[in-house]
Amino acid sequence: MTCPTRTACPYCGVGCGVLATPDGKGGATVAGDPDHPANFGRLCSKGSALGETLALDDRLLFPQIAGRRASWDEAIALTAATFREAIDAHGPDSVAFYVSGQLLTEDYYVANKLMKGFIGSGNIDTNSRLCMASAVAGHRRAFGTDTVPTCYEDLEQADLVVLTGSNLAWCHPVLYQRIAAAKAARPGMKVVTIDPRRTATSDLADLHLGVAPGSDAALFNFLLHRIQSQGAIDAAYVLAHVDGLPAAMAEARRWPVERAAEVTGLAPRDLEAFAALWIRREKGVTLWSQGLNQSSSGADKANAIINCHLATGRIGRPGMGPFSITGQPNAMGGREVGGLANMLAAHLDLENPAHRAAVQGFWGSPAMAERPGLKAVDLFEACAEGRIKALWIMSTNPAVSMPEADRVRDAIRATPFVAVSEVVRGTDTGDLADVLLPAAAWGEKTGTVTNSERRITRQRAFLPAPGEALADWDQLARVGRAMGFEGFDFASPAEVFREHAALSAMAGRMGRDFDLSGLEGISDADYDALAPVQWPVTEAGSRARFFADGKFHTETGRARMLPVAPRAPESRLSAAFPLRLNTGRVRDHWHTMTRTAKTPRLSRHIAEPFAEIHPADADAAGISPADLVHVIAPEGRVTVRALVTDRTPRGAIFVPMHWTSQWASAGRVDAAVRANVDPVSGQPELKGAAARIERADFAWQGFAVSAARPEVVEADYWALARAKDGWRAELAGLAVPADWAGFARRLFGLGAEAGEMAALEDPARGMARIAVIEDGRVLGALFAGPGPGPVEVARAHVAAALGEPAMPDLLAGRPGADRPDPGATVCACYEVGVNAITAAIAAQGLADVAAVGAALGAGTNCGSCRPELQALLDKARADGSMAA
Ligand SMILES: Nc1nc2c(c(=O)[nH]1)N[C@H]1C(S)=C(S)[C@@H](COP(=O)(O)OP(=O)(O)OC[C@H]3O[C@@H](n4cnc5c(=O)[nH]c(N)nc54)[C@H](O)[C@@H]3O)O[C@H]1N2
Ligand SMILES: Nc1nc2c(c(=O)[nH]1)N[C@H]1C(S)=C(S)[C@@H](COP(=O)(O)OP(=O)(O)OC[C@H]3O[C@@H](n4cnc5c(=O)[nH]c(N)nc54)[C@H](O)[C@@H]3O)O[C@H]1N2
Ligand code: SF4
Ligand SMILES: [Mo]
Repeated sequence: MTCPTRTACPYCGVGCGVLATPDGKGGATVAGDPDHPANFGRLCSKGSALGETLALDDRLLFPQIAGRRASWDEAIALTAATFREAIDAHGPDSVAFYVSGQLLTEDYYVANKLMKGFIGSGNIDTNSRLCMASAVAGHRRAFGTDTVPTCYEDLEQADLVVLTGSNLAWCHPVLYQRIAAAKAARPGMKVVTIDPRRTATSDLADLHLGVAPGSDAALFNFLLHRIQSQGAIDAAYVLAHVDGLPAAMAEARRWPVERAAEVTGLAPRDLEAFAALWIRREKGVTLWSQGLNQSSSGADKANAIINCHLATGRIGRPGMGPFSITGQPNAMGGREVGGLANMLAAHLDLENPAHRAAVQGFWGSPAMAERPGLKAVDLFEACAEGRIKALWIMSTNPAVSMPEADRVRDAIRATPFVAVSEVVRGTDTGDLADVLLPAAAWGEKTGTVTNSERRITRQRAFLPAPGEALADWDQLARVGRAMGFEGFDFASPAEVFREHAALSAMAGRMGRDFDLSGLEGISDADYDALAPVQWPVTEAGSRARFFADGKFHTETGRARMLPVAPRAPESRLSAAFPLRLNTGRVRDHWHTMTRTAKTPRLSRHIAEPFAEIHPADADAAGISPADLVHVIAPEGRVTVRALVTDRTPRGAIFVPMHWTSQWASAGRVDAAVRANVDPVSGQPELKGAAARIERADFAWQGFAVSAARPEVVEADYWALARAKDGWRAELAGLAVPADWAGFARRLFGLGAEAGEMAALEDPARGMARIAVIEDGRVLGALFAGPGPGPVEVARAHVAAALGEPAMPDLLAGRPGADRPDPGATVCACYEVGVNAITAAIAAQGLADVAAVGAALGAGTNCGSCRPELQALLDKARADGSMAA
């Protein structure tokens, strides 16, 4: 039997340890690593399904130039020569890299070294600009460095955990479960959630504050005001270690409860309850994420939170501190190497000539960047304006994930030379590349990542790289050498890591916090065996927390409180665009879906892009539940399914960020998001665009399953998802097809001769039910009806029929009484559907999540669905449908 390889999950910033055991057939089984201090054996639904994402069918396997297969030598030579020519003709700032928090530290280090130290431009930015940049700016303003002072144990030891702008239950599920377990063990512990929506996370809260979108700074200014008026300032700590209290207080005092209530939309009673909880519990962690960072005043929001912790001295001690949680697996690593356009490397500052000189000396660089480069939004703007002649995009999909995504797509298309390093074929960005470079994926590559609590974990390969795929660091080093630069002859990631650690040791000697001097001389064998460790790693050992000693990295050595003047989102609402467009994530998909959409199990949780909308707003717009709707903004639009729910407040809608042109006809929500940036951090306001919503009227709507990828060209609306043994599709059209049978065959990719056809049609009412069966097995089935709502058919039941022996009642579209329809998947691990759970709750009188688990298995593996199980229990109780 093969021994499992210890590695780290490639998804979120929790950074769970994974044990992967190759199955000898190109796949692997995965389990949580019981010894990893982030997860102690747990994995969430995405982590548990990693083994299902390893298939090679959609992988990019060979370099391509202008769509034809090329050799690596050719692709590297062309990339290097094009960058060189652009630099010679137009200067170093005419080229750029756009990289990603999903690169390993070693990849990231080489990318930053090449651009900032050898090409001599600051034009390397990363998708972390869309993610962490506001938190980074907040840290640097307050602490002098980008230091996260807290660790995961603090969340368990705290008496109060405040989660703001974070849907932890879906986005950092294992950390959420650690908090939930701590709270269950110590019921005195309180949780407050702050989010305009009620989410799976807020179901854990003792107090949920449904703030008006964008108003968090007002809330934390009010809190600071109350901290002072209740005498909770830690005068000794502030006197010894903190500057700026008077100015910060002067602003905070302008936020009495009445004004805070007006701006946040919260009841004064709730504001006071929040302040009382916060002030009375010394051990408190305030955790924040994209609901605050992705704002045109995100850095100020970070400082508004940090102000409260500095004023009370509640920082760096067990169970307390401000905690900006990272999203991507190596967002933190990118910050360490200086992946952002305004950072240097090893937490040294690009603005500081002494720092620049030191790094130049260390690298032996011919040409150092002298000033910050273009930040993501400006970088693509420069592409649009023709100022960037050569661009290399690596491990990110900006044609989907950047605001004003249509404009960004056009800008990439207009750039004379674009190289894209990718693991999959067919992405919205890869489709625009002149040169496609196949990258080794998770499981094939090796290096390190750093999680939200500064813990470095090895990612280790357990599969060979397929085709000609090469690790990203290797691609970058080859281009560096081909451009004639010294200092890129790395033979392994271990070599890169040693150099990175040595540079950080130099930074440490210059008084910086990021210091891996203890790993500077690490041998290949020790690097291979490196156990998870939190930085800094020095002679003095490693550190879980910072700043209890009051030593900061500013010039004075003191922390800074900042006056924060709250600002509303930059896009003003108007009669034409009256709704706040909130965007974010769902539980079982990762970003632009290139990996999670490969697994039918993860696709069953939510199979179609949607807009959460409040019932009153839906009524006003004439929208019924499950209608198709257009979400329209001045910059662009999407067409998605209406999810009418009072979990989103009046006046705001929520659309997920995941759907791309590969998976839906018009699901890229960033097409409708205006690129307003925070002037301090450069982070765009991805949760605050102005939009309106309209019912989308189609002549027909349909649902199909097909063994082959459906050919959707004839539908005006479509959304695809993987199903067991094939695909499923939601469809709609403006005109009813004259020939449903021909339409269905073309949809299934089948010629007129293939298989046998079964059909039930009622052309007068626009209804059709058609199946094609070959050798007794279902190749495709289509159910269409007149709309305006979705066609009524038991989707999970029909999807399960694909590839199976055809049942006589297939075209009924719903199961017989003997085989109930499980409904949309709630528990991804055991594939338990919503109908099965609701039925069991009612029939067996199940009273809690544990009882549901005992009866159905649901929620007993990864636990990511426990908040949803609780919501179903609550609903049953409210409906009275639960047996007494
Ligand atoms: N399942 C899943 N998990 C992921 C990811 C994924 O793609 N899928 N991506 C990872 C990455 S890179 C990141 S950055 C993290 C993001 O993790 P989160 O930040 O938790 O995720 P989001 O859904 O983007 O946004 C969180 C919440 O902010 C709320 N919000 C919007 N506006 C405001 C506001 O004005 N104030 C407050 N207080 N809240 C507001 C939204 O309603 C939303 O519920 O998730 C990581 N984990
Ligand atoms: N409206 C809106 N927009 C958002 C957000 C939001 O909340 N709302 N969130 C923002 C945030 S926080 C983030 S982090 C971004 C994420 O957005 P992106 O970074 O654009 O999303 P991903 O799908 O993770 O893109 C990673 C790409 O790299 C490829 N890839 C995977 N592994 C490797 C590898 O090892 N090497 C290489 N070369 N390629 C690889 C994947 O196939 C995929 O195409 O989206 C941002 N955009
Ligand atoms: S919480 Fe889930 S997605 Fe995040 S690292 Fe752990 S297993 Fe991966
Ligand atoms: Mo992110």
